[in-house]
Amino acid sequence: MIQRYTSGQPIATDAAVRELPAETIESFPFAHRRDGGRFVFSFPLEKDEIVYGLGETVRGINKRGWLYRSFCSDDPYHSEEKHALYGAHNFLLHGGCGIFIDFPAEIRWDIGYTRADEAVITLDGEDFDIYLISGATPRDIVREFRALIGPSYIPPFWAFGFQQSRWSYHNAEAVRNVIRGYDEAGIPLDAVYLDIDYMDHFKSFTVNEDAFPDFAQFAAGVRAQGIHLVPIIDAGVKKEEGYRVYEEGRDKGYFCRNEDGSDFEGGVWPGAVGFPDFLRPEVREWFGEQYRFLTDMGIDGFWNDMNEPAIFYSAKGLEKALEKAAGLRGQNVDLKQFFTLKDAFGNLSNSPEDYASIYHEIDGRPVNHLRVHNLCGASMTRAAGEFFEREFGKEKIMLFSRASIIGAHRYGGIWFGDNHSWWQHILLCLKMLPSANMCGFLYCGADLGGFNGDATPDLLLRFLALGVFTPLMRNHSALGTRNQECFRFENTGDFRDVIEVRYRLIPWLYKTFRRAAEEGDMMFRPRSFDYPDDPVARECETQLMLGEECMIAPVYEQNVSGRTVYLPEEMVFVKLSGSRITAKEVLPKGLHYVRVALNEVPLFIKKGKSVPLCRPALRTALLDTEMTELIP
Ligand code: MIG
Repeated sequence: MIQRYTSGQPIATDAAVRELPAETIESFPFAHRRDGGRFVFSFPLEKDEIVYGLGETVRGINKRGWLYRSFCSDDPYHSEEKHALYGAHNFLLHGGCGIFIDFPAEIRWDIGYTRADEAVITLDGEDFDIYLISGATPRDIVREFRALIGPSYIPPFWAFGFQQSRWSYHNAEAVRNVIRGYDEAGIPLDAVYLDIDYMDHFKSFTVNEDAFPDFAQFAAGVRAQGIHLVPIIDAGVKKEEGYRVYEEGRDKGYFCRNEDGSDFEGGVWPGAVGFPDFLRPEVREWFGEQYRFLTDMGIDGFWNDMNEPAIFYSAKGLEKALEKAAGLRGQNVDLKQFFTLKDAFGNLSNSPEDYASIYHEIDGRPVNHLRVHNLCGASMTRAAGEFFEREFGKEKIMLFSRASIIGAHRYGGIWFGDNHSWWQHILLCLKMLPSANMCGFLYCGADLGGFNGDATPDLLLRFLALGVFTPLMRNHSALGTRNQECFRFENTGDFRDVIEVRYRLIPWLYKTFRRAAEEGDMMFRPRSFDYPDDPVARECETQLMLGEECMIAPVYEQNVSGRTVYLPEEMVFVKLSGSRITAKEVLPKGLHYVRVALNEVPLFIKKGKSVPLCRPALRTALLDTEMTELIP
């Protein structure tokens, strides 16, 4: 059962695909009040109740005891004290009730942070829809909610293969070396990424001809090797005379504006940029068409970046800071002045002041950015997704985005952004999976091995052993960090063993994924969904249920040869390594310490269930998906 409550005149987000009759907000059953243009509501939290939801964000599967913020943010430090990441996934589930807030501005979620027994939710505005969803079980509530928001994006089959990325493979030779490195090590691979340096001066929909001479032929050659090239697309369009995309955008008036109607000028990788106003259907159509430049050359995978939007500086902000600096020239700069100057530059990026100064256009009228912030990246992805579907049909192009809001799950997947090569980020990825799934985001995954910082081979192997199960299985790392392609390390055989397991599981993973997409279900579930009455199984932040058959429990610490798991019932503990099954053991309900070598992938199969395996292959296209063996 779903009940919708409407307040004011909500801005259309297109998150819901069904139009439900609405009650007025006065009859909203939770305690609520208006507070200076904001709407605040609260509800009590029972002592042992678990609160799920909020999709891609920091902290645990159980969201209790922290303050979260729905405000799509480019934040490359995913540490515990943060409140927001790139997504705004406004769905919460607790005590038999799902709450979906359809609202594109900022929301603060105090989930037992100020008072342990209370959740207080503050919407930065008074025009919104709230849906309350009831059902017999949490899983039923999720399914009901997902029917409301429509079907999840399904990528092409090859997108389930292993993918290698780095910021950046600077030229054609670097890409060829990656493919050669994998092939020579006999490690399966389906895709190689092009980060911002493939572009001509970071101009979206251009190619640097010096680094990639005859790009079309190069792309065709890579495809002939069975590898998909996946270029990045940035949201900001470089301000440059003679650059067609910029000139068209400017002449048609498609960029976001300042209050006075002139184009807002931000600074990102290419320097000064215009931000296409993706909220306008005609701008989406125009921007979507730009991808044709690359699809015409056979490109069939994309990742959309910097679309929160990330703003390093604005022309206005930079000007002010430069003035401040100029004013201090030749003076004896005291401590206070020095730090004010430092902050003037340090606070330029993603500044609230800049966001507040941007205007979009909805139905011909200017709308302040803060009212629609969380729709921006999602609308960029929608632009691309709608173009791909129009042009090629469903399931033909791989697409995922950094920023997102519920609704964007119909157009593409997401990746979890700039994590670190930290052991704790294996678990952060694990915790985000069921939360993202609830909100409709099924095609997702983290930068395996970690983006920022230097990865060690053991970290990467343990990360990959979780990534074996995530629909997006991509190794990615930042500029200036240690090379972390699997073939770079001395123990390439270990990497082959782990990634081959992925390929053996792909037919089953794909089926599990499809079923979740088609039935509005989750692929990964918190363990409490399956064992609500087992007090130990209920609270768990390190193991997940996967499909109908399994439980997964990756090793997530350095220099340990295994981990403790709790089995809520008898299960078969299986270890997979390359084409081998290195262990198969029935374990009774209870606590166990299981040993897992670096080249093994642990899996726990429920009693009476089995998981099919095929033979590994170097590419998904070479998989004999019929050739199956059943485990246990
Ligand atoms: O400011 O394109 O999250 O995956 O490698 C950084 C460079 C911009 C952020 C993305 C990351 C990508 C990087 N980008």
